[in-house]
Amino acid sequence: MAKIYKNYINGKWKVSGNRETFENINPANTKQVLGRFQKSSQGDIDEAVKAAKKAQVKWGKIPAPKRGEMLYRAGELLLKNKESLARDMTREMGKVVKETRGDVQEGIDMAYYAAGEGRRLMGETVPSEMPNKFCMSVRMPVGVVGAISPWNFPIAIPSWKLFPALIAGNTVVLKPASDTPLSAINLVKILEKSGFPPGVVNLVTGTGEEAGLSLIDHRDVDLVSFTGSTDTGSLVARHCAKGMKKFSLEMGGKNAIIVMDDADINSALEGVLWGAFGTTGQRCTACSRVIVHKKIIKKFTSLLVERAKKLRIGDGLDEKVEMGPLINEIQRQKVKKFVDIGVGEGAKLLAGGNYQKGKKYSDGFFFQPTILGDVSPKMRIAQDEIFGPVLSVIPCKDFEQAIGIVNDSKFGLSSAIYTQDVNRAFKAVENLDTGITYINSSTIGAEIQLPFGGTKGTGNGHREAGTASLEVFTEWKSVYVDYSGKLQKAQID
Ligand code: UN1
Repeated sequence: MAKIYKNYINGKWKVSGNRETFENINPANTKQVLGRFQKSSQGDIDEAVKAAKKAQVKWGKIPAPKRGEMLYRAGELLLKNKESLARDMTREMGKVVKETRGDVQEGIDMAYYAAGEGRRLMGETVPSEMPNKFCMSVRMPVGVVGAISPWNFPIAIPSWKLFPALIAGNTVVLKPASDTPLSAINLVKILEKSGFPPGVVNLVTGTGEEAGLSLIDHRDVDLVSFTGSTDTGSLVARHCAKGMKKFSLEMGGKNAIIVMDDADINSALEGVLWGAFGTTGQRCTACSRVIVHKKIIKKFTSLLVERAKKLRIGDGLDEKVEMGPLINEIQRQKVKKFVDIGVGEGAKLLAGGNYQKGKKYSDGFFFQPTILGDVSPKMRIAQDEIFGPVLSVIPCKDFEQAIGIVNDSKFGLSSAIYTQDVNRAFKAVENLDTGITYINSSTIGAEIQLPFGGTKGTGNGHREAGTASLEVFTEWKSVYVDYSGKLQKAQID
């Protein structure tokens, strides 16, 4: 019998009101069931939000450095349990164990960072127009945060949402993706041990349609922080707008690497392979377009294809494996469909293009590392987010054209350029319309002390991580202290 996991509400582990559960399987071996999880509905959400609302009153009054101490403990416990957390994560979402260790590390980094923020949470002091008057702005909590997290970074992304929210004095209800509830439970167990009072952190598992929407629509949720697909994000936006809630969205990408003719080819090759096939291409920062200068495109593409074909595919728990499976069958069919669309549009299939064959792979959602050549910038495969190991190779004649191709996208998350020319590198920084730009590195691998997010259709103007995250999780309060002993009228006296 599969183990049954519960929701965490008001400091207690509880089954859902309707007693329904759903199964969580290993995408590398679908015969392996990791457990059954609560299929929560409105009643469970109501209970969790009620607990969060009640707890927020006291939590918001605890000095931020004290809140930080709890987050610091969470960081210590994440570090202590890093290996088992990583292995559970590989089992439930498939990415290789080196990467799941990195995912947990990102949570650790965020815990320490947010803990330190407890002693800053900087506001401003500015001069007043008048004598004997003091002006400052301070950060206040928003209230109850509904956090909806995706399956591709099952600990890192909940950490990006929860830790800044908590340090700022908010309480949280987390609804993790239904493909990765175990990692979210593992994280919340650590928060429970770190000393957060009941109601400060709550977790409800279930589907997006039921648990997710109930959370978004709940009257007492003040802010929704969402990471996921563009379609779902737009639904979240519409629901939040109806309820006049604050919301922050982190959505798709169609990230590109430019390889100029003066690039260090080996380094560019490593960067493109890592960006395109790391996490089986399932990162919102994944490199899905490589724009290569025509002078080197032939050589570069042939090296790329040779290397992609050699990538070791399999169960991510095997340390030698370089690429795990896709998350589920729906995703695998979607990826296959995109490859077919690309070929139909006239792209040339240079590597992969199909489900990974062989008995060893028959119980998992494996897909071959895929490279499409002769791709033109307007093709759907060059425009739509695929979220799989599919790379489009696009030729360019010069730097200006390359920049134009990168920017010809409805998304604007991450971009990169390989060049040895410092002038070109800085021009790229200035002209690439993305929230993140890398020089001589891949499109993936953002560090948590910098803002994370993108322009255009990637988000709604907010950023996660870094101090920028505080703009989402706090409300500004401007404070005027008049010590003149009389009424002073601004703009008039
Ligand atoms: C995501 O793909 O949703 O920069 C997040 C990176 C990681 C985070 C990716 N640190 O690739």
